[in-house]
Amino acid sequence: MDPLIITVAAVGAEIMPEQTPHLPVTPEQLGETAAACEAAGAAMIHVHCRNDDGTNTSDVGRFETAYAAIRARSDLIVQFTTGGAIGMSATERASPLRLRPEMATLTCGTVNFGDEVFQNDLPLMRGILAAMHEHGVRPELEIFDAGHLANAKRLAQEGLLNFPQHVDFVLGVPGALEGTVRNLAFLVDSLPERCTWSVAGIGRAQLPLAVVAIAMGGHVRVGLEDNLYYSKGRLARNDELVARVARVAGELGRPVATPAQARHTLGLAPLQTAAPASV
Ligand code: KMH
Ligand code: ZN
Repeated sequence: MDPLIITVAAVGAEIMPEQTPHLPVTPEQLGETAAACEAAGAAMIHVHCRNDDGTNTSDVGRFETAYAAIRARSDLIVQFTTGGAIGMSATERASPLRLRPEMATLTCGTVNFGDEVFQNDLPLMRGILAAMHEHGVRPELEIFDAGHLANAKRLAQEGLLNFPQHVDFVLGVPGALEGTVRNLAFLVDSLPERCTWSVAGIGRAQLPLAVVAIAMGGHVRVGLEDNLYYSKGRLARNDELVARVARVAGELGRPVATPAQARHTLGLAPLQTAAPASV
């Protein structure tokens, strides 16, 4: 098995600062979170940006500052959201791609999202993929429901995607596929050959699905975007959610990937380090 890639989805779009003192809202806080999560075993960070008051933003300048703050404090693979927040336009969602993050998410279908609808029709997906191609950004395919894999395969038939890809199963969103081991096994079984995959269990599904993914040879996403609690009634910090998965992996004999190892597994270019000063 490849070393375990732990992604931290540290912010998301739904949790508000009033709900937890541990949500990284500012670029500076994102940088601190990245450093703490890398030390705890993370290899990648999934990034949403907020204004100082906690509201969501797709502002390119804010993403640029956040990217710089993360890079200044860590070597984590930086993966931007293109899902954004419910209600953002496709243009808003795609605009930070011009900063050329190493990766970005591509949600592969429309889905109920609690009382709301997370809109991802095929024209929207094609538009976001086109922006990814334009800026050289690697997608991570977000699969919230079984039909989403069929959409991804259709985009491949249209020549817009090449498999194998890296896929993230987001399981347990109210209105989408539930976070069960059976659903995860079914989805993994439906993947095109040689795809890599991770699972992001929502809420209480986060830890059990992470444990199963470690054993199956998949990868794991944790973080406050998906789960506010460490245990019943006890609010979590991002780095301690990462550390718990790394500990479980150690118990199961699965090495945890450094960011460099994760780039290798995912076929990403090595991180460019600053050129030495000329003499
Ligand atoms: N905030 C959700 C509506 C992604 O980042 O790609 C969408 C989301 C998915 O978080
Ligand atoms: Zn997200």
